[in-house]
Amino acid sequence: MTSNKSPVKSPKTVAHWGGYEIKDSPVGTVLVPNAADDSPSVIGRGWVSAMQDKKARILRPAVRWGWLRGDGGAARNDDAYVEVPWDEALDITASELARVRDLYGNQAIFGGSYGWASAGRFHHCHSQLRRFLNLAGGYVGQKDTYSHAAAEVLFPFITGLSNKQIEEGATSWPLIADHCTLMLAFGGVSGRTAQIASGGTWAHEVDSWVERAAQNGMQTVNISPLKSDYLPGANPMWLSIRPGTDVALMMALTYEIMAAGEHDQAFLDRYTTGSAEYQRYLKGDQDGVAKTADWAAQICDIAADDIRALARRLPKERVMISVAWGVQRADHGEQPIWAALALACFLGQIGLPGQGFGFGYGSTAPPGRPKRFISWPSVPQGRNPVSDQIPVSRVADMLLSPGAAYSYDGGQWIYPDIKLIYWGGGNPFHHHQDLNRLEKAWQLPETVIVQDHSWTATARRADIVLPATSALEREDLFLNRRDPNLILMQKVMEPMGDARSDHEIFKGLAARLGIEEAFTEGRDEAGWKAWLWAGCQEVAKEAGFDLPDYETFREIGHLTIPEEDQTRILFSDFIADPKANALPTPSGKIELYCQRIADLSLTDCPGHPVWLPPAEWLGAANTGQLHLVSNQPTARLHSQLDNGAESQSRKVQGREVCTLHPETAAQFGLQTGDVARLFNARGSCLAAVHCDAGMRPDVIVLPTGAWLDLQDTPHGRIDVHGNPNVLTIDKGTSGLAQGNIAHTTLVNVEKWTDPLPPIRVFEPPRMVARDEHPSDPQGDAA
Ligand SMILES: Nc1nc2c(c(=O)[nH]1)N[C@H]1C(S)=C(S)[C@@H](COP(=O)(O)OP(=O)(O)OC[C@H]3O[C@@H](n4cnc5c(=O)[nH]c(N)nc54)[C@H](O)[C@@H]3O)O[C@H]1N2
Ligand SMILES: Nc1nc2c(c(=O)[nH]1)N[C@H]1C(S)=C(S)[C@@H](COP(=O)(O)OP(=O)(O)OC[C@H]3O[C@@H](n4cnc5c(=O)[nH]c(N)nc54)[C@H](O)[C@@H]3O)O[C@H]1N2
Ligand SMILES: [Mo]
Repeated sequence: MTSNKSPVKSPKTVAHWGGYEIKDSPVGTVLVPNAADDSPSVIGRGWVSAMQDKKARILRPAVRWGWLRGDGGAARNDDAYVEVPWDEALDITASELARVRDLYGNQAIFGGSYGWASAGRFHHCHSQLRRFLNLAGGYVGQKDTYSHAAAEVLFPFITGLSNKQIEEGATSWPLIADHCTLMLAFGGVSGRTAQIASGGTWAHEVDSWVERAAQNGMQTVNISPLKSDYLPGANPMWLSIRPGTDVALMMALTYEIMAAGEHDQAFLDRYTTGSAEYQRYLKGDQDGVAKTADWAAQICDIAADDIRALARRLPKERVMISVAWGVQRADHGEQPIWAALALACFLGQIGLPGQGFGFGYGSTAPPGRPKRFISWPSVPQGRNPVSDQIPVSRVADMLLSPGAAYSYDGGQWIYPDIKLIYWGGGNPFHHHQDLNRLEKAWQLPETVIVQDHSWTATARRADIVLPATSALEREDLFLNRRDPNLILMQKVMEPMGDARSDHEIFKGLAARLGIEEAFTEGRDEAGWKAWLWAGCQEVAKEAGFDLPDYETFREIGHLTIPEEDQTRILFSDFIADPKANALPTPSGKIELYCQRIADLSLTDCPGHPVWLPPAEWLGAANTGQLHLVSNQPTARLHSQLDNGAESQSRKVQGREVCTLHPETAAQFGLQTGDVARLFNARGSCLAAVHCDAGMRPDVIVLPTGAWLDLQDTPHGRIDVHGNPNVLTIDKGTSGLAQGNIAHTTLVNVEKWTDPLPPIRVFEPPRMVARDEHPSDPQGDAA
C-alpha cells in the first residue's frame, strides 16, 4: 500500500480545459496555466473560485423534505432539504436501491448518468457509478452522446466504421496545413470549442495548425450563421448560411459539379456504391426538383451565383470538407454528415493528404492530432446484467412513456419503466432539451438520487443528494490516450464541507448491499491508483518504453512519454486497396445509397442523403421569429463553473448574454445591456442583450450552461437566468439515430420591462430541520 503524502516539488493538475501548475500566492492557492500551453483556455480562471463557493457547493448529504413524507415526487423542484449524517444518507440510499430492486428489478433503475464529470482516471464518477451499479445487479444505461449521436449511428451503416474510428483516423492537421488549399468548414472551426479535450489536455495546439495552414495559403470558407466561428489565423471567407440548411448547399455543390462533368466518376465507381441513385435524386428524377444552385439559394439564403462560383472552384482546389459536430445536433442531423461525405466522394480527393472529409475539426482539441494513441487502463466497470439501454437524449420520452415502442439504430425498442434514477457526474437539467418537459417527466419516478459537488439544477430536483468532492480536492492520475503527459493530479484544497469522493460514497453503499469486497477488491484509493499505474507500466512496455514504479512517479509528478508521430489520412488503407482493405459495409465501399437504411422504410431517414425541412427553421418561420443557436459557452464547460469568477464576470445584470445583429435588436427596441425575454411555445427565459454585426440578422445566440433558474412570474414560469434549453425541442434527429436536435429552434424576443427577478440558483436550497415545516418562518439557511 502506498502512502498518501506526495512529495512533488511543482504540483500540477489537469482538467478537460487544460493543465495547471498549482502555486501559492498572497490571495491563496492559484492555478497557473502550464508554460507548455501557448493558448491556455479562459475556463480555468473560474475553477478555484467555483469550487470554493460555499453557497453553491453541497456541504452535507441532504434529503428532500417532501420525499421524507412520501410526496411521490410532485414537489421535485424548489423543495426544502433536511441535512442528514453520512451514515444515515448511505443507509437511506442503499435501502432505496434495495427496495426498488426487490420490487421492480434492476431494469427499473436508470443509471447511465450521461455527463462530463472530471478528467482524472481513478476519480471518474461514471466508471465508479457503473462499476457499483453493475455489481448491484445492473441498470438501464444510455447509448451514444449529446455531442454527435447522429454520427455515431450513421457512420457504421454508411462506412462500416464507428464514429470513434472516424475521429481517431481523422486526417492529421499538419497534412491539412501543408496540402489543403480550401477548407469548407460547415459549422466553422472554432477556437472556442477547441479549448476542450475529453479526459483533459496539457496544451492547446489547434490554433497553431490553423495558423500554419493560413501561412501556407489555405483558405477556410466558414459556413455558419456566425462570422466568429473560425480561428483568427484561418484566412476565412464567410458564407452566412441559414441554420439547418447545410444539406441543401452540399447537394447544390454536388449537383453543379456533376452537371459540369467535373465529378470524379472513377472514384465513385471504385470506392462507393449507390452514386447512381444519388445522382438521380440530385437531378430530381423522382421528385421533379433538381438540386441546383438556384434551388439551394432559396433554402440556404446564399446567392446562387456564390454557390455556382464555389462549385466551379472546388474541383480545381485541394479540398477538405469539414463538418463541425454542432451541424448534426439538429433535426435530420444524419443528413449533413452523409451529404458532406457524398460531396467529398464526388470530388474524389478522399485518401489524398490533407483533403477529403473530416468530422469535428475544432469541435474539440483532439481530432487531427498527429500522434499515436496509447490506451491506458481505467477502473474496470464490469458487466451490466441489464440489457436495456436508451439512446441518450430520449430520457424524457422514456420517463413519460414507459412501454412505448420506438425505432433506433435499425431496430424496434421498448422504453423501460423507471422507478429510480441515480445520476452522478452529469447535469440533465443543463444538457437536455425542453427542460419544462423534462421537469414534468422527472416527477414520475419514485426516487431520484443525485451525486454532485454543486447544487446544480439537477441536484435541486433530487430526493437524495450526496456531496462529492471536486477534482481539486483529491489526488488523481491524468492519463489520456491522446496526450503524451502523465501527471499526478495533486490535491489543491481540502474537501468542502463533508464531501466524499465518488469512490468512497459507492464503497459505503456497496458495504450496505453486501458487495464491498467485490467493489473494492480489497484496495483502498491509494491502492487502486497504484494498481492503475501498474497497468500503465504494462501498456508502456508493449509500446516500447518503460515507466518508473508508482512511488517514483508520485515523487516526480509529471512524465512525458516518447511521442511517435502518426500522420493519418482518413480511409487511406481502403483507398490504397479497396479489395484487400474493403470497408466493413455490405458493399465493402462507402454507401451513398444504403440498402440497410432503405429497408427500414423511415420517412425521416431514407436510403440516400435527402433534403428534409427541419421541424423548425427560418424557411417556415412567422414574422419576428429568430433562429436560436445555443452553442457551447466560451468561459465554461457546459454548466460547470458557471458560479466561478470567469463566467460570472461575463454576466450582465446577473443574466447570461444573448447576441443579436444590431439591426435586429433595433427592430425589437433592444440595445446592448437591455434584458430580453426569449420565448416560444415550450418555454421562456431572460437574457441580457449584446449586439454583433458579424452574424445573420435572423439568428440569436444564447450559449448553453447558465444554471437553470425557473421561477413563477406574471409572465408564467420563466428561467430568469438564460438557459436556452427551456426553448429547444425534445425530439430525435430521426428514427435512425434519435440524437438530440438542440440547434433546431425558433424563438420570439421582446424587451423585458418588469422589475428583474433576483437570481436564486446560486443560493443553496432552503435547509430545514427534520420536524420543521418548510413554510415555517425561515431560519438560518446554510
Ligand atoms: N441547447 C443545447 N444543449 C446542449 C448542447 C448544445 O449544443 N445545445 N450540447 C450538448 C452536449 S454536446 C453535451 S456534451 C452536454 C453536456 O452536458 P453535461 O456533461 O451534463 O454538462 P456538465 O455541466 O459538464 O455536467 C457535468 C456535471 O458533473 C459534475 N461533476 C464534475 N466533477 C464531478 C465529480 O468528480 N463527481 C461528481 N459526482 N460530479 C462531478 C458537475 O458539477 C456537473 O454538474 O450538453 C448538451 N446540451
Ligand atoms: N468552451 C467550450 N468548449 C467546448 C465545450 C464547452 O462547453 N465549452 N463543450 C465541448 C463539447 S462536449 C462538444 S460536443 C463540442 C461541440 O463542438 P461543436 O458542435 O463544434 O460546437 P457548437 O458550439 O455546438 O457549434 C458550433 C457552431 O455551429 C454553428 N451552427 C449551428 N447550427 C448550424 C447550422 O445549421 N449550420 C451551420 N453551418 N452551422 C451551424 C453555430 O454557429 C455554432 O457556433 O464542444 C466542446 N468544446
Ligand atoms: Mo458534447
